[in-house]
Amino acid sequence: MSLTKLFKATLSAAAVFAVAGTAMTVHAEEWKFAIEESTGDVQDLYAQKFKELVKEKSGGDVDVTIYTYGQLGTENDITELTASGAIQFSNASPGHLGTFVPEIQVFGVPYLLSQNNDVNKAVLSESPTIYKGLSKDFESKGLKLYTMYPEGEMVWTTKKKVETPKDFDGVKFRVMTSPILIDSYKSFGADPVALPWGEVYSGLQTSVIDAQVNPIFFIESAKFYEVTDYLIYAGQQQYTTTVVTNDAFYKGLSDDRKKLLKDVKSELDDYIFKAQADLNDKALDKIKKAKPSIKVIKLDADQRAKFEEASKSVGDNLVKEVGGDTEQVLADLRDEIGKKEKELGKM
Ligand code: 6CS
Repeated sequence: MSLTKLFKATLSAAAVFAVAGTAMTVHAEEWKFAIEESTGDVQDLYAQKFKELVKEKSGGDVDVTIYTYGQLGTENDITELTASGAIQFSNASPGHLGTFVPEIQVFGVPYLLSQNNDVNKAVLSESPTIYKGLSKDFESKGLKLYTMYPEGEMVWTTKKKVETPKDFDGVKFRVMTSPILIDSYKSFGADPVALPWGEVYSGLQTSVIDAQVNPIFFIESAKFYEVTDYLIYAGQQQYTTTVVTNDAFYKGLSDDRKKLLKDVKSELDDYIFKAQADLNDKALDKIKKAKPSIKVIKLDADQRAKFEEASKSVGDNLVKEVGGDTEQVLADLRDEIGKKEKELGKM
């Protein structure tokens, strides 16, 4: 039995008990929300605050149940459960969503997003390219794109020093499961291997892989630094995530509930941006304290330029491969980011 079918069968059995119980108790409406991370991580902070605000704004009528990573399967499983309507909300990060909504891989194009995270925040929370253009690609897959937010700069953790694309020769580099990441890390000179994150720690420990990339808060919480020796900042990527809901579920909501969700999103845009920045700020010190031998390298502008140059065809390859509105989406995003950088600065 597939995971979706098994989960739906379990939910149906629960519904029978719930109906049998309604004669005695009035149950709050339940929304199920699965995240790709663990308790205390950025996505958990978002989901916890979402739960609190939804309860408050619905006068206690809606209760959100949160499932952390692994409880309902891996990143790709929870997307499937949301699209099928077995659960109502989940995080679906572009790094893993590429085979389901291929257009979202534009966020995997190296050096696309700004080095100024205020620019990224502004674009991710209100961009017409995302909420009008890309959202249609989600709807065609049974998903409604609810929100998008950044989780921090993605840092390489490696067992050897990497300062040029040549240094990546022979390095088995774990990436998330979206195809563009394979293309990107090949262009950087590494041998990419796509895996769910639950397999990364043991993969590094047993040398099935030699390196991986993630925001610093996640490197700390998943303890990837314990099984690598270098933290390398190359400026190639900001981790982004989307929160999606089942499209039919969303369309069936009353206007009041839709307004509630809109209000909650607006409050959470600021909340989560600050929360992820705090978590990321503290993580590097925690790592240094736990492992004083860790070596931290920040590539300078010339070194970064070599990786940017090596990967400059990745965006064009994606456009060719995915087709549809990808070319337009990528051009519009570049335009929006450029305009915001003029307003808010590049760094
Ligand atoms: O590396 C990954 O796959 C995971 N990284 C983060 C920051 N969140 C969830 C994602 O699946």
